[in-house]
Amino acid sequence: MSRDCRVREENDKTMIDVVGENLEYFSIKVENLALGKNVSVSTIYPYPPYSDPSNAVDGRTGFADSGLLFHTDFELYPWLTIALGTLSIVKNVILHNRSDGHGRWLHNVEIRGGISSVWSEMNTCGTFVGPSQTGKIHTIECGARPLLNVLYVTVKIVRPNYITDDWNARDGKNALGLEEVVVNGLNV
Ligand SMILES: [Ca+2]
Repeated sequence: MSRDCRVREENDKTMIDVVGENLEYFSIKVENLALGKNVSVSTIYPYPPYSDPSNAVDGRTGFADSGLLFHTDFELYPWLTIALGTLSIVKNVILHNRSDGHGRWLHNVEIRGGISSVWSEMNTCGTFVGPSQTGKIHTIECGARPLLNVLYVTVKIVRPNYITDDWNARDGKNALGLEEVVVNGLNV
């Protein structure tokens, strides 16, 4: 399959134009491909309220309830991977930071997508450097051309923690705490 794809904004809608092998041309409105999909994570916060990885793709945002977040344990490079289930084109990824506090912990988040879920075999969409703040929403655009052939999207903190005034951040440990991950794109 050989397809050329470009992102276009039109009448407040984001479209991806696809040119197929037969030069047929069509445009499809992007949608959230992550909603309700399976999520794999590096670790889960091991104390109440335990966070279910599915909280990251359940569509709920803008709350201040730590039990409705997804939150990893404290580790150097925490990550979560969403299995889209269908080969997809990804335009951007939106990170909804937690609204209940500790928003500064979100920093240096790299987004990758690929046909494999192995980090070294995935292509980079982009990076949110930050640091963020509580309740902020960040859109990471994959560029003028979207990521092609994506089955898995991974959100990973790729640098040791810059925070030095919190015991949990000792030795550079991070934690990934998010209300939601939105993956905008289309199935192919
Ligand atoms: Ca959510």
